[in-house]
Amino acid sequence: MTTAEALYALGVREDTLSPEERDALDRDGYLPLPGILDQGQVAYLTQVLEELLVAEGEAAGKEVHQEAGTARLSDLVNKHPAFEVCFTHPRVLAAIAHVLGGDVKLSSLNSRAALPGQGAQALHADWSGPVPEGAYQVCNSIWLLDPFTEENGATRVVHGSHRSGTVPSEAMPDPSARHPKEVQLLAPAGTVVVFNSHTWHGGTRNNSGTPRRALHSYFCRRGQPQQLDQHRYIRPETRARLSEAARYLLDV
Ligand SMILES: O=C(O)CCC(=O)C(=O)O
Repeated sequence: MTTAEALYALGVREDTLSPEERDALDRDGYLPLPGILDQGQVAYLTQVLEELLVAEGEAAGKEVHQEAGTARLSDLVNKHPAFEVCFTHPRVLAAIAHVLGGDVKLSSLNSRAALPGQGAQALHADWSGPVPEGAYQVCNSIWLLDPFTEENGATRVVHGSHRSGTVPSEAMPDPSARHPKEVQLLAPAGTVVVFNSHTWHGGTRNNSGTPRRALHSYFCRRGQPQQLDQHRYIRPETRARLSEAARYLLDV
């Protein structure tokens, strides 16, 4: 199977994204896709995550990353079938494939909740240095399980910064500071925002009284190492329920 065949089998077509959506992703470095999840799916995924957080306790997130002030979980590919939508949805895959030139595999599937009073991150790109326009190696999607508001720690992104030829750690005296071109991703739960991971971004402080929950379905080019080695972690029952195309995107 080729990547093009896998994407086609999962429903990705030439017109899955409109020309305007592709242009916005190229220009801005991010694209909100409204209504990818309905409210029932949001509620169910949220409940599954809450149960996993209780079950995993102190170990939660350890396969990839633990971060003070947040509740994180990792390796969600193997933790519940409900997360399969995060690496098989055609609109999301079309946007990821657009950024990565059709050269796509899953890097990791994690969740991150910014806890009340916490969650601020420095601006960063998910790549160590700048890359030439079009030579992008990584692309993320953030799946909103709560509405993202000005108060509750919505992700900030710096408009067009994937084309700046530099990264925050080089260009900013203090990447934790506000950037004049930053915008917060404000959208209802069920929205997925695909963002070119070379676009400068970061979590903001959650000033509300409840956690701000989201999933991160992160992709890379097939020649890059995955953030979580899916081949090492894949469980027999996961492998058995996934389609050939989904297994191909995991590279297992
Ligand atoms: O969850 C967010 O708002 C962004 C998280 C992020 O960029 C990261 O953890 O690297």
